[in-house]
Amino acid sequence: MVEDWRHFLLPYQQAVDELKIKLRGMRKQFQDLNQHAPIEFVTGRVKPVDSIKEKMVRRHIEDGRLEQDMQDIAGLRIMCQFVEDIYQVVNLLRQRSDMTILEERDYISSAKPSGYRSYHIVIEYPVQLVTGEKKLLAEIQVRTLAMNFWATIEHSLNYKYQGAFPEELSARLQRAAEAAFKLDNEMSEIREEIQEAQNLFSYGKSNAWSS
Ligand code: 0O2
Repeated sequence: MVEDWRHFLLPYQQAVDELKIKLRGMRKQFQDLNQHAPIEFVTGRVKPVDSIKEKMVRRHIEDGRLEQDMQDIAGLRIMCQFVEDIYQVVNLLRQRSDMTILEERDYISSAKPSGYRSYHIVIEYPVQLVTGEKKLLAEIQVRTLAMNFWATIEHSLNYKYQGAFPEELSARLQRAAEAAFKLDNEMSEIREEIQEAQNLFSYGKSNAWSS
């Protein structure tokens, strides 16, 4: 059993903090070049201890295998305006030398049975500790704003129903997922028009709400 969770999770917190800065930096660099930024905003978290314990039971992960078998203790989320941005971000991540991609799961072209859509990337990321370098796993989820809206709502309902949704609710969530997907497709259709408008806007006024 992990005896000191605070000690165990400290390097993961460092990885999340570093990766948030790096990914937000990508957005800033696009803005600096006056180009459409494929990243709208970035969030990150270290998985809470209760969720780690619950997932260890559910996935039959032994104590000694936690670091190798639980890929999302460090989690980053990148939100994008358009589906096309997701694939641009994925390509940019593939080219980086400060992380190694171990696995990619495309839940966009094939959604999960729940209706969930996102692109998941599992990376190996080295953190520099006073005791030396430690390579950790982290999961980066890349999704549109619409996918994020659906996943956030579904996640909170999941918490209430523990995955056992009433049939009616489950059907509504499926329909909402399809509606979100249609919205993404509609936005992709008028992407060039939107981006032109956004370029005009950002020349005129700096966007005070950007992160
Ligand atoms: P959190 O941190 O609260 O979001 P599993 O965890 O067993 O479902 P696996 O194979 O370990 O799946 O990893 P996978 O498939 O990459 O998914 C893990 C994470 O993806 C989840 O983390 C969610 O963040 C997200 N996710 C996957 N499926 C769904 C879904 O149907 N609905 C929503 N809202 N999110 C999903 P956790 O563990 O839920 O924790």
